[in-house]
Amino acid sequence: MVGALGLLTLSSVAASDHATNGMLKETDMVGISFWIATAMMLASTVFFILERNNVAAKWKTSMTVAALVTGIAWYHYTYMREHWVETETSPLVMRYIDWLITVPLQVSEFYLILAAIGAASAVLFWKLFGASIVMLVAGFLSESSIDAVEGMETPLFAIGVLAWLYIIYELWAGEAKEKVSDASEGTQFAFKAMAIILTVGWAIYPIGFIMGEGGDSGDIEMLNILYNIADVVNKTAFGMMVWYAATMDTKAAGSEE
Ligand SMILES: *C/C=C(C)/C=C/C=C(C)/C=C/C1=C(C)CCCC1(C)C
Repeated sequence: MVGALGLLTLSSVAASDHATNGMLKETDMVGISFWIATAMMLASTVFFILERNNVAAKWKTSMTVAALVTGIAWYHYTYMREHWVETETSPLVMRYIDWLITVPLQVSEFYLILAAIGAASAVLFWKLFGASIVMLVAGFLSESSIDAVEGMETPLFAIGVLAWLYIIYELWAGEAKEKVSDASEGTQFAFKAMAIILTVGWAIYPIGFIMGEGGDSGDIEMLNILYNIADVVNKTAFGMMVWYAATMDTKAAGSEE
């Protein structure tokens, strides 16, 4: 009885955090994390587009892709933020649509960086692309709680994790690493930084997923805050790494002339 009363109080506190007029409340931490991520994505997009002018020609496409990733995310975040503020539920479908577009774009960054040193392999691209799609589709089915996959949530999550581990393996132990070892300092930096992001930065997602399991509202808040932090790390910081490497490489090439 006391427990139930406690729960009621808690849920009314949670409910009072919830916007009643479609406005983001200042006490809604999850909503604020959506807000900050939205701003970060837009600022990053502008930055990458402007900085594109300052890097050597072979890095320009990489900068464009970095801007596309944050630009697409910005567009989804404007919607996801509103979805959270209005309903206090996870914007699951929009989130996965965003990932399905931006993750393959990030995988193509690897291809572009390798292409810049003439070491790109289409096979590697398709391996990374395929594995990232398996990871996302399995994760979506596991998270979606649709009837067709009832009871399969854990195996589906495991498939997603395996696909991600395969990507990590390809990056650290596969053919790509060897090819990069005698490339310019900038290219090596970019490759390594991106491999670290796909290993450490991407780990935030399955951690958020595990914390969101169980589905009561506290967990959903944690899940969304972690996913939002992860998106900023993996889109903005990822693009910054590409930008930094491009700048480093452009300067080095300039001083050789
Ligand atoms: C910009 C968005 C990015 C980089 C999204 C990345 C998403 C992941 C790395 C998701 C990983 C997941 C697993 C490893 C297991 C299954 C659940 C997922 C989909 C959350």
